[in-house]
Amino acid sequence: MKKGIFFVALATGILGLSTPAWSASWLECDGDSNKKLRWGGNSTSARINTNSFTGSNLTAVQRGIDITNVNPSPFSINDTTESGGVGSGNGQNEIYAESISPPGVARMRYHCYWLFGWNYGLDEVDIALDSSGRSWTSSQAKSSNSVYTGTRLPIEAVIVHEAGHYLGLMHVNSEYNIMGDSWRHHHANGSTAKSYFGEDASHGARVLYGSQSSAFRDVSASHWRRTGADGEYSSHDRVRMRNSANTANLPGITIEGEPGYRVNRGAAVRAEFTIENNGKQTHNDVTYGIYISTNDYISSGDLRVGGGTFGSVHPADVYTTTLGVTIPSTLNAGQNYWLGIIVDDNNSISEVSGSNNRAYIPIRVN
Ligand SMILES: [Ca+2]
Ligand SMILES: [Ca+2]
Ligand SMILES: [Ca+2]
Ligand SMILES: [Ca+2]
Ligand SMILES: [Zn+2]
Repeated sequence: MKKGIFFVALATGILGLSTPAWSASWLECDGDSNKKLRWGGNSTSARINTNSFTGSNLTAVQRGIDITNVNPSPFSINDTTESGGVGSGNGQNEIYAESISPPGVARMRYHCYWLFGWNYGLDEVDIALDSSGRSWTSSQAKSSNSVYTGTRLPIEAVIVHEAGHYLGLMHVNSEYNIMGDSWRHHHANGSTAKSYFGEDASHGARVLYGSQSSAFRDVSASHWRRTGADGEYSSHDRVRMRNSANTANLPGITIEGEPGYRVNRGAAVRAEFTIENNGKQTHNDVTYGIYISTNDYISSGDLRVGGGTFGSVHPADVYTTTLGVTIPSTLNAGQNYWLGIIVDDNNSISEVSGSNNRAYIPIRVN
């Protein structure tokens, strides 16, 4: 096979799929780790089709690309708009809508052949979103998003996933990551849930394109975690409140449409959160605080009830863990609260984004 097209999910030809210890995945020509399929340079353009996306939908597609571009590699996608024709094999990288069976697909065209030496690389990637009446939302509001209290699929989430393919990344099922269940891969605080590229795809981008020379530091917290594998995709669900021995979940209860837990005043419990390092270097002695909030927006103004230090947060390894905390006996019985985490709560890391350091679990106090 000299040239090929990879409809993501189909393995073919002389390509190999890497399965390294730190998860992130890509295609390799001739099964050789020195021949990774990537773009030749550190930037390519993508044409967002304005016959497919206008207004807030266009903005959501652009936002998805912008989110992907915030990663520690030097690679970036330059998005433009056009109203012309679209198709796979027309030499243009395009983002458009058409009737397809999955919500989204990336069509990756590549070359991989030997002619007095190996030639390999990505040639064209198109991203298509299904136009056959699926309920999309351009919003980041939890009240729109079907994995929170809404009924719709966020355009932003599928674009961030497909843009990972655009870089050359493939599906990963062994870690919490955007190249798995991208519908459940958010930074949520207050009324919004934002999709993000995350540790594993950021690491994959660094494997393919190297690390950018400028400082790129970003730790973050999420209330999603990996629960298993569904084919090529990781399965994700919400983090949990556990008993003090970490042997069982606390009793569950739905709070304002989201999964919460019943906790007793004065009880020692363990709160689960996913901590990520989306940057290019290990961070040591990263502080965190545990907070109690009277609403779903976690801020440093909330009641700080515990905290500690993560000895080391690795930039290639997602860290989902439980943290011990005692529920204050001063809280009101029968009231809903939100137990939150703020990572780097002493603000010692100079970060690309500090707003993604917070996550919450709803609780009902007995
Ligand atoms: Ca075109
Ligand atoms: Ca095309
Ligand atoms: Ca990883
Ligand atoms: Ca951060
Ligand atoms: Zn995919």
